[in-house]
Amino acid sequence: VRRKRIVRGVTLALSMGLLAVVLTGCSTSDAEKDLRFGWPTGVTKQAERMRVLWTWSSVAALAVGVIVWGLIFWACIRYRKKDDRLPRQTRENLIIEGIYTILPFFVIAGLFYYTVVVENYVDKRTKNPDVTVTVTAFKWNWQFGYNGHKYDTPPTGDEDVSTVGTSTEIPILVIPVNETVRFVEKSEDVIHSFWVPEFLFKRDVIPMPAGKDNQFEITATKTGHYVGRCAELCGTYHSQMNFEVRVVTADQYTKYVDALAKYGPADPDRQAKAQQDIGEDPVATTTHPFNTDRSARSATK
Ligand SMILES: [Cu+2]
Repeated sequence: VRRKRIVRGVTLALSMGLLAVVLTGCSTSDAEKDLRFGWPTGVTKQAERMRVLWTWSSVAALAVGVIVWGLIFWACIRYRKKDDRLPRQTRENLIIEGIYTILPFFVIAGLFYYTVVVENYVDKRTKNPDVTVTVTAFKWNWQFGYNGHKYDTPPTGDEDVSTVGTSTEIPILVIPVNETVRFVEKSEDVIHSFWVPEFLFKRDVIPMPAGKDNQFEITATKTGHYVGRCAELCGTYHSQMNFEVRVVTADQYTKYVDALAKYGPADPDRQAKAQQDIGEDPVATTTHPFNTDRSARSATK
C-alpha cells in the first residue's frame, strides 16, 4: 500500500512538472519585454490598444487557471483514496454550486465590456482627421487617392492626386506618422478587403455607392514599409493583389503629394519619381508585381 502511494505521488509530481513546463515554456523570450502572450507587434495606436486587451484577458485567464488548477490538485491530494472504505457521500452543496454558476457570468461580462470598449475605440471616426485617403480596389489592383490635393495641371475635372498599381508596379500608399488617417474605401467591382497585417486590421471594401461605413481610421506610430494584401477571395489573382503602405514623416508626406501634383496624371512614372523625391525606394520593397494577363502564363509541366 505504501509503495503504491509513493508511486502515485511521484507520478503526480511529474505530471505537475510537465504541465508547468508546457504552460510556461512558450513565452519566455527576452525580446518580449511586455506580456504579449503571442500577440503580434502592431504599428498603430489601435493595435496597441488591442494588445493591452489581449494581455489583460490572458492575465485574467491565467488567474482563473491558477485557481482551478489549485482546486483540482488540492482535491486530488486531500481526497485521494486512503483505504477501501467508501467516503462520506455528499449529495449537494448549494453554496458552491451557486458560486460556480454565477461567477463565470461575471467573468464573461467583464471580458465583453472591455472588448466593446476597445472595439469602439478601433472603430472610432474623428470629426476632422488630419489626412483622408481614398482606397479604390478593383480586380486585381489598388488605386490610392489623396483627398484635397489637386494636380497642378488638372486633366478634365478636378480629381485628387492618386497613384494606381499595374502588372509591373506595386501601388504604394503613403501616410504620415502620428497623424489620424481616414481611409475611405471604394470597390469598382466585387468585394475586396483592405488588409495590412502590421496594422492588425482589415476592412472589407464593398461596392456600394458612397458607403459611409466603408471608412475607418488609424494612427500609425512607427515609420516603415508594410505589405498590404486583399483579404477577400475576389477572383483568379486575389492572392497577388498586394500593395505597400509607407508610413513617413509629415514633412515627407507633404512633399510626396506635392510631387505627385507636379508630375501630373499623365505621367505613368509619377509614383516612382515622387518616392525618389522624398528619399524613398522607387519601387515596393515588401512585395513584387505580378502579371495578371492569363495568356502570359502556361500550365506547369
Ligand atoms: Cu481583392
